Amino acid sequence: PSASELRPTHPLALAPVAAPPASVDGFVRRFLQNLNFDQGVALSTSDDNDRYLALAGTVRDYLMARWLDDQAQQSRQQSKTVCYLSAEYLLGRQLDNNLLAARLTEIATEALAQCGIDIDDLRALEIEPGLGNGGLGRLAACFIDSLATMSIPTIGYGIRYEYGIFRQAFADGQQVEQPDAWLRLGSPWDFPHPEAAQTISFGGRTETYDDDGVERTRWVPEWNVLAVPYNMMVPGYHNGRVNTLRLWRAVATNAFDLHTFNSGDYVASVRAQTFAENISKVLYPEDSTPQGKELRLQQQYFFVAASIADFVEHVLPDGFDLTKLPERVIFQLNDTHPVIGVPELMRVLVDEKGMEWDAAWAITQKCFAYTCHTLLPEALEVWSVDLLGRLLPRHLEIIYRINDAFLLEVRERFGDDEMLIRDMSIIGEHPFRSVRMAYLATVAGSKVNGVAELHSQLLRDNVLKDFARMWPEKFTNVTNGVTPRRFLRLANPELSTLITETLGAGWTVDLERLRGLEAYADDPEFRERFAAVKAANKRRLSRVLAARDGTTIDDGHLLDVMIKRLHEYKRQTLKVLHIVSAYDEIVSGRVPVEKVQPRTFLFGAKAAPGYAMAKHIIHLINAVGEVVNADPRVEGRLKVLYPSNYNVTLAESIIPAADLSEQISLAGKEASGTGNMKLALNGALTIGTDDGANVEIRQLVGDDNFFLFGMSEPEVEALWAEGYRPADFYHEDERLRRAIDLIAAGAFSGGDRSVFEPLISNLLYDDRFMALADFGSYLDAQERVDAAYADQDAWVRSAILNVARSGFFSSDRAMRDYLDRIWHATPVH
Ligand code: C3B
Repeated sequence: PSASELRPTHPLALAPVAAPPASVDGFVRRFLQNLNFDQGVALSTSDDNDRYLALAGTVRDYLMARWLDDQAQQSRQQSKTVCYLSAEYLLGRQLDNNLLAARLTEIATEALAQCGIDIDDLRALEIEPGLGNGGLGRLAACFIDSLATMSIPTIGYGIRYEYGIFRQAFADGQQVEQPDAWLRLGSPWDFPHPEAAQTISFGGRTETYDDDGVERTRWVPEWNVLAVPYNMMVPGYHNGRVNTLRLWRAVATNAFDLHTFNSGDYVASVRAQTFAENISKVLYPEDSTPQGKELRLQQQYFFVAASIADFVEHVLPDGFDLTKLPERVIFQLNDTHPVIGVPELMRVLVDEKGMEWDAAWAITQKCFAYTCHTLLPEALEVWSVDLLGRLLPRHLEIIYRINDAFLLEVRERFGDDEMLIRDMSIIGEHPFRSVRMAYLATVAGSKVNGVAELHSQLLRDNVLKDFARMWPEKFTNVTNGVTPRRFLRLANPELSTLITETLGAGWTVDLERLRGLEAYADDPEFRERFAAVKAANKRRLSRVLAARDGTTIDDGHLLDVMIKRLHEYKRQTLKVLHIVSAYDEIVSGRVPVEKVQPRTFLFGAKAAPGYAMAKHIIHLINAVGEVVNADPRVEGRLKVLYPSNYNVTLAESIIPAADLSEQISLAGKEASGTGNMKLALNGALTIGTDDGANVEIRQLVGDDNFFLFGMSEPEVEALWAEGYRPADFYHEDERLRRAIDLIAAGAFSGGDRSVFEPLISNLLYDDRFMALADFGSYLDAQERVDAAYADQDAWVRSAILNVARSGFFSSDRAMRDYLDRIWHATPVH
């Protein structure tokens, strides 16, 4: 018989796979087996990395049966699947999350102890997969966690970057970037599937041909690359479910460039092929400021085309009636990065499946939905027509045709208003001919959502207002959320224990239950325990910082944290001006040092490598920190910490320890924020503007438990309209003037006035994000913070209420909103 006619007859080959027994013995046995057979070492000669890999493999083995089972079930049931298309997944470490999901933490700890291994030593080895920049990538990771926990059939699709977000180091206070070789020591959490590879094409031209009397178009590409899927497990929390995250890696095809090959240059021909592997080499480190680079468009098309082909060819059964596609899938576009998927699905349906344009368009419009994550005009992606046409000629034609039909619709609806046509066209003309990806997504998507109430409102009123007028029902809001498993249960075990002892265990999957804590906010014993947890978390963070940087947090300090990407709109500069002002007040003798509430200011932030102003700000923070931390006049009162390489792992130590959460963006600029949610959920009070999800946090936790300051979005608009002159604020506010003068005079640069000159003149003469206008209000709010912190009982009460009222910000709730408002998929148990 041929191999394909062979059928398994052995009973073991017919039985479903079984997980190892969920016991310490079972775990030990499998762990040693993996150490011996996978790592090829004996326990006695193994090093920590071998042990970590064997441990990860063991956890994986426990999840494997469920994973295979869920995949089989999904393919049997063919129920509607959420395909989350995202160029970024900022996953964070896997080991603890997967142990927790599979209820293996205690068993594994004990099993390793019996092998003479401290599991903490192995935990520390894991290099987190940093396949994202910041909020958007971390949001995707929270969403897939929630979807698995809610038993929603989901495939997360993305790119397996060989190098994730760069490692940040500081040299003389300035950021230097180092490559993030996260795969170097092995990748125990994913499985390559070369048998399911897709060939992805680029370049070339299009041609028309006669197909039985019908004229059709086809793409004749110039070069190909293989997309090899790597599957990662996405376990639900305590529900036995394991979904899949499928990340694509670019691999050279075997097809030689015949021209070079025939000319006898074998080596050149192989080199030309392997060049294509660059596509998945590195994550672009620009957070919300796309650079329009060709490689980035290659990345986007690469992963989206592979994902659509994967779904159509491998997930759907043979012979599936594609007119029913919208009943089987929703492709959620995580920002504009995957929007090239729209013309790709059209190309597949029309060119490859022979469907009529109108039928294909009707299907496509139902299969996509678009989430917008920004309001900054410079963050809305556009691709030059030149570039797009060169790389994806057929897609450009399709985009033109979509646009033609769309503009006809606009004319029918609003008349021949040429100005409006120009404004709404998917093709922009200035400063160069380009495709506006956000518009394409809006035209094609069944729904368009913003990520917080205010943001969605501003999308409707400003950024996409003409589209909202045309299709009001298309626009909706889903306020972001964060997973309580990683950001409370895992990151803050002591608070989790306190909550579970107080309310029972259900809160991890039903976060609104935290409301039950309100009743304890006035209970002295509960308050005391809550405060003790916060203090313990600060000491734990202090130990983490001591081990990595040799810095510490002193007891009794208010821990004031600002952790997020470095960006002018987020206004780290405003924070620095506050620190410099507080320092100046003491050293100039205007405020007696003993009256000052001791504070540690903690920053965590990476800057895009090419973003000069952001790098000046990093330098300034470090320079101020160096002076403040060394000045005996403020010792014990003010301290500035800026640990390098802020990432998910570090966030998990910082967030539970924080007292004050800095959310100080200029109103109307931060789409949502998610760090703000994580910090409130862990009992930090927010000092913030009425921006993004801060608005909803304040509404929920109450004005008494939130320090609001600064202009509202309409006030910002009004000040712009009136003509903003930052120097006026400098002249009018003495505290501001003194702080700026101190920096300008070189107090933090060894007397060198030139070092921060660009930053200072930017503030005084440009200040796009109006830091100076909000400075006075910010300092007043900080005084309210100090006063509030002095009454510890009241502060702890507010902190408890922040936790109790943050249940809304669970990503489980966000997923329910997406399911109800956009996806209409249901759980499959
Ligand atoms: C971010 C936004 O800046 C945040 O306000 C928002 O909370 C998150 O997305 C998640 O919605 N964002 C990002 O990280 N990268 C972009 N390119 C655009 C927005």
